[in-house]
Amino acid sequence: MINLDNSSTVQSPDLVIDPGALSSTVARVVEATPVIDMHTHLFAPRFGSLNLWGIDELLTYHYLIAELFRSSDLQPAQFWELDQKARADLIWESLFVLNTPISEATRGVVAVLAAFGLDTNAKDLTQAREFFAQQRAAEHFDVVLNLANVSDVVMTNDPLDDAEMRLWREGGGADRRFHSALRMDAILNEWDAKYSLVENLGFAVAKDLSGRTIPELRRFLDHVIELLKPLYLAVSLPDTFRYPDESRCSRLIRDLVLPVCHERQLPFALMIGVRRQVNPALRLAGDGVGRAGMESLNRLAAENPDNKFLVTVLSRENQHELCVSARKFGNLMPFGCWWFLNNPSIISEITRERIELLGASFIPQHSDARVFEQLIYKWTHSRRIIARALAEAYEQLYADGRAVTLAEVQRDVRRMFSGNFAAWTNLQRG
Ligand code: RAT
Ligand code: ZN
Repeated sequence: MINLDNSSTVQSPDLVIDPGALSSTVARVVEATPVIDMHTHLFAPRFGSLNLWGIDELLTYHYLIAELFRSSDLQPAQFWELDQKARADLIWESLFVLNTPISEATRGVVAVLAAFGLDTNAKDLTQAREFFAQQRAAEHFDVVLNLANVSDVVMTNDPLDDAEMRLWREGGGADRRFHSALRMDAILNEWDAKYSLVENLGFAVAKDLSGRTIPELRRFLDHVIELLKPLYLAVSLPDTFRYPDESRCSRLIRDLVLPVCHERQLPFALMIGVRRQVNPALRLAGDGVGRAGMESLNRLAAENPDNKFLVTVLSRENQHELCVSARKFGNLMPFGCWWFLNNPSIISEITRERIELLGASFIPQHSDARVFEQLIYKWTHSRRIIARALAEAYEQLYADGRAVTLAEVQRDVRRMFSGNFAAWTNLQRG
């Protein structure tokens, strides 16, 4: 038996780990293992102004905007009249100076400032602004990826976003660390409002999906997939999502998305449970959550055994059902603790539940980062909790009569941090 805790010598991966050293050893392995961040809203450096980074972006993250109105008398309409610097100043003053930043999203900003050696107690943003103004984007992004130990970033790419698509067409200087995910929300959820954008691009589509709409949309998707080479197609869905039903969304999933995914061997990512715009005054910060019916997911998995589904659900109440569905259907891969679930207590609960029901056959987390430096805190926080959950599982295994080796721990963490996703998406590494 080996105690890895206090030893500085090179360890043999095949020796079993002393139970007293499990938690520190697992923590070290989890820290040292690079992760594929399989869902973000970040862009590769070459996307220029689409990239969000720096203190003003960090502070005006929509998670923090929602929190501002709990600690300030300001009304949303007044907030939106301010320019970005004034919004950031106000959020700093309200949530970090007049109040203690103990929520997850506020602690995240503190962790980022600390990572760069900046004053986390500052009364204003002068020092932080000076620091970020001195950074050059490309080098700064390298530093951030390094600090977060993120090997690959998966973007969220909207095929009907003009600015983005122009950059894709210009191509050039592709960055092997950044990958595309094709976001289908505009087509599946907003078809009535957006179909004319597809039409304007030269595809003969109709609002009511009549005529040649489906084959034309297929031609459109084929074209976009050739250009972006996405690792998967994705959609966010409301808690009221039902499949199949009479909706256009259902029909488009059945006749368009599933056949394309099947033919090209691309997974379809379903993000279920968002209740959009429960408070529109908050804009992007105004979405909520609802408990979804999981029968539709079971139906999709059962009827399409040759399609693969990456699945995350937003409601805490749906987590157990998702694990049970994944036990029934090998073509479902649960991923991440999404959005309102991305909090230590809930990540801990969900990760432990998933380990107990699924072993290492799931993807524990994605960052959902919108601002580059968020990768630092989101991954530091998640790693801490995932390591604890995993160490606890090995401790229980030990109590039942089996010790694990360092090689086994490394294998499990690699599988959860990159292997499951890479295998699911045929991602070529290195
Ligand atoms: O987590 C978020 O930032 C949300 O606003 C959403 O973007 C969500 O993650 C999504 O992808 O729909
Ligand atoms: Zn997202």
